[in-house]
Amino acid sequence: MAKILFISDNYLNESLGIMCLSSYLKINNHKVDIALLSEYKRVDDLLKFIKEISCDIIGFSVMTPQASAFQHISKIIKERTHHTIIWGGPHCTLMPDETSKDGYVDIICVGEGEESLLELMNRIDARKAFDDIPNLMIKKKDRWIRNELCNLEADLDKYPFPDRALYYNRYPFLRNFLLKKFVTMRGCPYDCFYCFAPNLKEIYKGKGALVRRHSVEYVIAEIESVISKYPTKVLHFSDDTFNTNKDWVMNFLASYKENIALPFTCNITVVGIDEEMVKGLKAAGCSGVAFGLESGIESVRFKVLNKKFKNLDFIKTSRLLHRYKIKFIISMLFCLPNETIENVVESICFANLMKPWGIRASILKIFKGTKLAKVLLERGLCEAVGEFTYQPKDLHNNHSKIKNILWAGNLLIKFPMLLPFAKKILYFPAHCLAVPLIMLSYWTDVIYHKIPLVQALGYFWSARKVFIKGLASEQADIYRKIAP
Ligand code: B12
Ligand code: SF4
Repeated sequence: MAKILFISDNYLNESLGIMCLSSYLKINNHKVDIALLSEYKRVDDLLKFIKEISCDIIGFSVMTPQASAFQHISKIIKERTHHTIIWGGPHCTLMPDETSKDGYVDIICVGEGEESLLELMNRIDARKAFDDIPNLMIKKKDRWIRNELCNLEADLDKYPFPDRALYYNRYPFLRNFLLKKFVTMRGCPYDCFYCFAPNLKEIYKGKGALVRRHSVEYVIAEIESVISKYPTKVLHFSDDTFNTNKDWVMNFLASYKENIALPFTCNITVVGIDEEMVKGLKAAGCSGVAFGLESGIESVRFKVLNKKFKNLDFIKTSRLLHRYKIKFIISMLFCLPNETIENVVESICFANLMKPWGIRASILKIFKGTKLAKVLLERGLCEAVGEFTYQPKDLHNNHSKIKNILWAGNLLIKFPMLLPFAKKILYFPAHCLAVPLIMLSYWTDVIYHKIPLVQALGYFWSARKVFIKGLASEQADIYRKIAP
């Protein structure tokens, strides 16, 4: 039996990746523990905990915005404890070479991790060499050994339910939070250039079908098991495109209605959805859906972002959602290449035509390795910000104004009578209004997810700095505080 300690930091979001790995390791007789960095404001406390629980290996699940902070903490752990450190997750899959340049990571997992991490733990337990395990990159003195990727597991039901007890036994706030999240599928059939889904297709070419889903029975049994053990009033399906595969969705909705019947939200695409499905969603208890519009200008969506959904698809789907009284939230990206203030206003006006419940406005961050990064770099249209990210060049010198959309976006959507003044609003240096208006956006999300008021307030309070400064910057602050 070997033991791994995962160090994680998703605040109020338990990591499904870690929970999936944990349950698979546990049914194969290994031990797993977790430490949330937000709990350890002093580095000595974290190091003391690491010593106390005595593990064989320390694992991090990394998204790109977390990478620099995790480098910092990995360095401290490596220098002070000499533990073997393994990184996995989307960042490592997207940028294995960049990850390997970091001097404090010993093993990198590229792609899905269940089988390779299990094999690694078995070998550690048996004190055998582990240089040849598929999906793993292993650091040697002067080089990295890079092993082949193994085929994708076609039968996701082979894996046990994610190990929620890992988080919930230690963190009552997560256990008691009435919204619980589920993932029913892996992979996405689309190819948006700013996303890491197309990269997955490339690296897994010839290794089996990328888009896979659990059986309806598996998902229903998982939900039943969660709601029988933990307080749950609302569900969210974190799948990228919940409406993929109509037959599966219709069967699932029928079974969900019969066996679960709790309100839920999910992420959809505006194609592959029709009236029958929207009706089924409503009947099963779907209270809200979210989908990505990204840009309200069709040509930008098609040519720059490679998101090939027509304006008409958005209009048709939004009408259906209104007909069946399902709230919807639209994700939008701003500061796109060559974007002007006029483009932003046009984009928002198109979003407003759909009369959404709210929008989630983000500033485009282009991760290294994505197709968008490659295309824009070739055309000299983006520049590096930090080690892993690019941003489009500010050709019209207007990004500072466009960024005001972060607080103004929901104001314009909730009060469309302000749209004729949208440009003036974006020019307005209303920083004093920014915090309450960003709160309006979060509040829009709270109501969308049907989170009970008391918990929503508790959530706001415990993560107030995250809400105001953003998750990544709050994480960076915490790690700065735990500098050696
Ligand atoms: C749910 C979700 C979230 C949740 C929870 C995240 C979590 N870690 O669970 C929340 C809301 C917190 C979130 C936030 C963000 N997210 Co997010 N999120 C997702 C989503 C939709 C599903 C993740 C998931 O649960 N997958 C299912 C599990 C089973 O897969 P997995 O996590 O990849 O884990 C497997 C492998 O990666 C590997 N593995 C993972 N960790 C480890 C660790 C070790 C040691 C090993 C060996 C293996 C290993 O094994 C696992 C099992 O096979 C993905 C999209 C997707 N389809 O993956 C985006 C995604 C992960 N998010 C992404 C992004 C960009 C963000 C944000 C930056 C968005 C934003 N603008 O704020 C923030 C980052 C917040 C931060 N902490 O800084 C990107 C990451 C891209 C990148 N380059 O890193 C993704 C891939 C979306 C995309 N399509 O591009 N997100
Ligand atoms: S639909 Fe969503 S998950 Fe799929 S490629 Fe586009 S952005 Fe990525």
